Amino acid sequence: MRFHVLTLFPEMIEAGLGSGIIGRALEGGIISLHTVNIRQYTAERHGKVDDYPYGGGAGMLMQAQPVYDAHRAAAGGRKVRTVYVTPQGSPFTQKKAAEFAREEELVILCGHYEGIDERVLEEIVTDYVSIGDYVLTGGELPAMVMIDAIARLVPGVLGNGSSAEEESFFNDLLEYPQYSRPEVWREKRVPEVLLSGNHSRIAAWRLERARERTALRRPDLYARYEAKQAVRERLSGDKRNNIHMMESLARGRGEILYTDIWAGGEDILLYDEKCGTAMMTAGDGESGRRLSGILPEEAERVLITQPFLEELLAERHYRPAQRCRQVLYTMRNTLPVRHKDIRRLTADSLKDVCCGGGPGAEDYVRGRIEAGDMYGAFAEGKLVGFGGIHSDGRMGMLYVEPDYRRQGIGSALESYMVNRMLERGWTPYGHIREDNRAALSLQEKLGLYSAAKTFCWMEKNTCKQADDMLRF
Ligand code: 9D3
Repeated sequence: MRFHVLTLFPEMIEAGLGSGIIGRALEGGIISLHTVNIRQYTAERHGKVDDYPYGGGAGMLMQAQPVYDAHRAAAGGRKVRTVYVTPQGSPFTQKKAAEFAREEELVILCGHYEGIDERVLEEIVTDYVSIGDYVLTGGELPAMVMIDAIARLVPGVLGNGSSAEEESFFNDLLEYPQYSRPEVWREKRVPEVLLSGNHSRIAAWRLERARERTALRRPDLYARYEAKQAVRERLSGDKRNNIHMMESLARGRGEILYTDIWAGGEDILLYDEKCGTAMMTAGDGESGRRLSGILPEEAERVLITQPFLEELLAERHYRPAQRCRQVLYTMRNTLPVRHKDIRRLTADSLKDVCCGGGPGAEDYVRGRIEAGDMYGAFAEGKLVGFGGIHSDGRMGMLYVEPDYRRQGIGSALESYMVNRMLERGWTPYGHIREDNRAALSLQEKLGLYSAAKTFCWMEKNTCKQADDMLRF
């Protein structure tokens, strides 16, 4: 990844990022840093880059022309994402860091004086970002803070496999306290439990300490954690009907946008922004309406099990697209795979999987193949069946060529997927269309349990779900 920084103090940026982990990544060429001194692009004499604001007021403004020319020098003619670091920006978060880390190139513009002429900002800036509610003297430290947070997410920067963020139970909490040698320091002992070698007691102690300090230092985070716990507990009382929400939470994907479970209610609105899927349960029509009202604009589909929610969602332009049975595999042991040649699909198979599907289906399947989540069964040197794990974590897309049916290939493919999910520590589950009798009886044969409720996928009128266009 390449960072460009437009600033009046390039030496500050270079000094700040030159050592430590980021410095090493720069030396190793895993990331690169290009600073542009805005002052070098002034058209006026004496390096002047500022002037008085029209309409009066305190201080000086950076003029448009030098900023524009400095940006041209960094971005050339390319359309590069350009962040202006400013107290008037939206908060920089880990989520934003991860989003920026996916860019190949990023320009960061540091302001000085009282600000920058609005006209050049309109021309070049794509994102306005602040690092918090306090007043600094310039944008250089915020730029360095951002680069540090973004760069450590770039593969290879942290080195030897210490991949940046693994999901865990502790995700919504602050970290627990840690201790190293000596066992006694200034008469303070390391907590006894940590010397016990009892791993489950240690884990329980750490969780308790993490909760304690989160409640004390970050009541905002703690409230979210408690809501999630209450929802988890409620859902686990009926796994067959709720595994979709449980797995979404367990995999750290779904966020709870609203719940009143902690107060004895029934409302849950869960949203997985990575795949634009919401999941909704409402106590009654009135809360259903409230939940529909806070559904994010970007939610492409909503998964429901309560028929009365269909009408409410129709008012928000969602229509029923598929009615399914939810099936789940509750055992821990892997299933026998009775077909010799099942393997992960590569891009070569894209056309074979997608023929008949629309362009949306092709993009979706390409993404699943790239994620390593599509599997194919081969016979006589060709692809005769496939299945995959959806972006939301369900198994599905199961298909066997007509000439190869009734030979156990579908069964082998699904067993194979169940095993892959178990390896990841996931509970295998999937959705089978209610009218697909063959697939439903296969589930029973493999030992998957079916939920009693009908699962209805509601889709925004404007988009077509890839699933729908696939030969299922
Ligand atoms: C009189 C209005 N001031 C805004 C509160 C002007 C002003 C103050 C400080 C303009 C720029 C700055 C310098 N700060 C940044 O450029 C900056 C910043 C910050 O001060 N706090 C948090 N995040 C950021 S990102 C850029």
